[in-house]
Amino acid sequence: MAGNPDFDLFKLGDEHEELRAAIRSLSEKEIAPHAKAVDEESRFPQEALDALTASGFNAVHVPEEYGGQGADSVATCIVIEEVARVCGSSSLIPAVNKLGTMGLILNGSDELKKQVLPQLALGEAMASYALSEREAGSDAASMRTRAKADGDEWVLNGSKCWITNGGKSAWYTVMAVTEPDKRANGISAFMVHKDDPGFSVTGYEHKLGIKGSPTAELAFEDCRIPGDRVIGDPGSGFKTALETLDHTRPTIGAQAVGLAQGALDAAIDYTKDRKQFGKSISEFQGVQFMLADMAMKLEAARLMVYTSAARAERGEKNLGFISSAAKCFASDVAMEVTTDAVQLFGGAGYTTDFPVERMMRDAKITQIYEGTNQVQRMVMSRALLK
Ligand code: COS
Repeated sequence: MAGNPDFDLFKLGDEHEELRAAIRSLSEKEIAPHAKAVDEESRFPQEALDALTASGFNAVHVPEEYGGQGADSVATCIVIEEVARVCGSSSLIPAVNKLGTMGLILNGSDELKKQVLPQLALGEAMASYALSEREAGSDAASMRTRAKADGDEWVLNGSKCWITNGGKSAWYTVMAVTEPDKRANGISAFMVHKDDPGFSVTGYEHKLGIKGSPTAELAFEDCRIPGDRVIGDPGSGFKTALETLDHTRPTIGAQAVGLAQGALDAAIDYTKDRKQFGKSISEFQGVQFMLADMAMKLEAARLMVYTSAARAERGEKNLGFISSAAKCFASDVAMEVTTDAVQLFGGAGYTTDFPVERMMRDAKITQIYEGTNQVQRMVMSRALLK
């Protein structure tokens, strides 16, 4: 029935569609032309950062009261998705800026937000999230990095690894143990700045994909930060870290959807052009069925990502199941769709002359970071069985 608002439930509003058109146009013009070189040279996509910042797309999630765009969670996913459609590495700029500040936004003091968030909104700084350690990956609560109160300050010692955009970010949300005997409830979250004494970047990973986004190891050697840089109450840091992931796993789903869409678009164009046995290969039913399956799975993944983002935006509780499900499903779909795209290109797909092999390599990390898809299944099943 026309005009019944219920029928708009599964439709994005005009504002979201306009946003998509704007970020798609920017991505195609300013980001796509550099994506191949960024990957081949394993260099940071500075052109993407400049273009995103000039248009206010670098950290769209920052609330208006801190000088940001105040984009809702679905809008933020659309921005990440559209950038990922042309360059996975560049999509980590808006994604990791959200990851690196979500704990602060959820549980930090107004004063601390005022110190950090306007810098992101203005494009003066980026932020990263530092939870993992060499020996504490999936079992994040077994971290060893320590923080001790010393007068009005906190002193951090230890190291963090797998830090996306590490070395490029000025701010880091760092989880550290403040009361070792309390395990998860003895962990606190802090905002650490790259210029804080005792902070350093000690190395970078050499990776299969997302080669334009540095993945760094960080060291804290008697790293001193002011007392007011703790996020929320001491001891609440692990909950802040997991709550953050409830809000950001949908953004990894969005990145996965974007990568899959980029690969599907490329595969459609290629299979229409490519001729074998005297006709376009898109006329073969075997190819048509592959394209149909790719698009069908992608459609389901996108809907799940937007649903999870919308539920986070509405402030619903118990987001664990849906945010893990969206991230897990979308990233598995992205791996399948990008691999099928390489297959549809045949030998050409295996070369760097076409973007699909890069998209396949970039898709792989979406099944691993922000929690492996095995951890997502743990989170989902715990929610079902509790
Ligand atoms: N939001 C807030 N609090 C949460 C929560 C959530 N989504 N999920 C769990 N908690 C709380 C629990 O209630 C518990 O608190 P209480 O002891 O007061 O009840 C505390 O946090 C610890 O939870 P739990 O016992 O479930 O922790 P585990 O050590 O079993 O770890 C997993 C849970 C495995 C889910 C967690 O370690 C995880 O997500 N690991 C993957 C980490 C990850 O994603 N790494 C990638 C980093 S970003 S690249």
